[in-house]
Amino acid sequence: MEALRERLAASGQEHLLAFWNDLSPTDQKEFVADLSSIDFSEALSHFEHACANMKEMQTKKDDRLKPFPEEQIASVARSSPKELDNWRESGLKEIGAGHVAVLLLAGGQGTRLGVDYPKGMYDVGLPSGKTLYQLQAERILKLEQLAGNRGKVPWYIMTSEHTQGKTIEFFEKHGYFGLDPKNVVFFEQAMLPCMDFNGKVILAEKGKVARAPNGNGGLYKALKTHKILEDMKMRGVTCMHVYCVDNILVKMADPVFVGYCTERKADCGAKVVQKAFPTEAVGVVCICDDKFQVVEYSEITLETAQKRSLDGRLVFHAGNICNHFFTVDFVMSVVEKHEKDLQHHVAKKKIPHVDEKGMVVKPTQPNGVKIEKFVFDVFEFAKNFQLLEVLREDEFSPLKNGPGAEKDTPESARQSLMNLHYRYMLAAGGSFRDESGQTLPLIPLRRSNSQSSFLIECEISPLVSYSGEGLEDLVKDKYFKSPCHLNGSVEKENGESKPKRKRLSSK
Ligand code: UD2
Repeated sequence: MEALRERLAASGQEHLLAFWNDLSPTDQKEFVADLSSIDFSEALSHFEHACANMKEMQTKKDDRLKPFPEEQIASVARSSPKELDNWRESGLKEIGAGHVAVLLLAGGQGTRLGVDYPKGMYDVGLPSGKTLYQLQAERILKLEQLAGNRGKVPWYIMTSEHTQGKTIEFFEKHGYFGLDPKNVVFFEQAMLPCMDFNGKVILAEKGKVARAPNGNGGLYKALKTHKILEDMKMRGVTCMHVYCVDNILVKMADPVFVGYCTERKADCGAKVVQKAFPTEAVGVVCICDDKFQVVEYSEITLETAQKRSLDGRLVFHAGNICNHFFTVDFVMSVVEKHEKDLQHHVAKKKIPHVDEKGMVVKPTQPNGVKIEKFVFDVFEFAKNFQLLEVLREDEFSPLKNGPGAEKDTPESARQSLMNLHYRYMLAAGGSFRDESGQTLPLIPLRRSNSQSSFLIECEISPLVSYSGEGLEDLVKDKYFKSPCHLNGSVEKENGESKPKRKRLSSK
């Protein structure tokens, strides 16, 4: 106890023992274990780095920026069908050979969404009632089938103390959605103590330190701790698609992206979307101080954000959507050589804490900071970094906020998915008619009197189609009515799960 007290005093954290005498012997024992697991001098050094970084972020970076080199970007919209087919084919070959894994970042607390369970378990209200986790699992099953079922696509899921238990329980309850549990690997990221603005660690309870996950860049430390890269190598995996949980349109291990990155021999790649307008609050991938970086809108002046090239596009246009390609060797070098040097970012947060009387308080204003690393801060270490610009309406619609918020809500996520599926149906030669036999407009509309109902409701199970392929024989020259649901199921064949078309449910 004396040694602990001295250790706390040496780093200015003796306030943590303020309620020591109120704790039961068992709670005291647990608290000592909690405190002993924290390296306070490391935590303080993270705090100082993060504060220095925050100051730096407040100074505009305009003079230090260069746009991303055009020769290292390809665009899905500006590539020929032949080029896209080649990338798709070559991606499917890699997937079929078992070289590709998907890695989900699912350790975030999802506070903006306002639910007390992991975001992946959220049901945005699709006709099928599928959650984000289920959509993603089924996309993997379908992808394996498209790749000829020759190789499996292992799914690595990074969780945190907040999400691990509930996520695993959910997968078990749903029989892993048809996936083989041996190919779904959960691993937990580390947590860091939360501090007040003076670097004092916050007490969440009388005998418990407030902690938060160490950011999605905590991935690299967690990969090392849990020997995940070794597991990948053992399975023959050479590259991975890393993505965040909340994008309902995410294409798991998208063969076009995988093929593009492998054909260009990239060790690191990212999907981006065109920034919609100069003041859109997205980070852009560009060069800062001669290094690849994601620079936030707040770090540049309006004048720079508004700059356009001769073709009319924004100069800093490559909006990051948290969809990354990494080779296993690249990540191995990051983990071994650079993990410790990754930047610390600081976010001001409302952190529940105990007051001087020992009562738990939920603050209404930010009272402290969380320190985080970011997954994309490794871009600067890439030897061959390539971007693929994709279409926002096809690939990016994140669920960040609760129902009714201004953007990135369950309603917008649901609408994006159904609009995409409607376009798939039209592209495959189907069409929609209303009750009176009138053909419905090609551009789906919201009903003006309701935020939550859409003129056209159309959902295609990922078990039927991964990205619009294989629909012609089901829908060509046929008419449908909304709501329309192309359903699928997972069936066992020789002990293997196979996605199957089920039935067409359209009135
Ligand atoms: C992320 C990207 C941002 C943009 C945006 C698009 C980062 C740091 N920022 O911003 O550039 O692409 O997404 O939607 O990537 N997570 C963890 N552990 C943590 C914290 C987060 O696994 O400690 C996961 C989280 O579960 C989610 C993903 O990382 O899947 C993104 O986290 P976020 O929602 O906090 O990131 P956001 O929206 O600020």
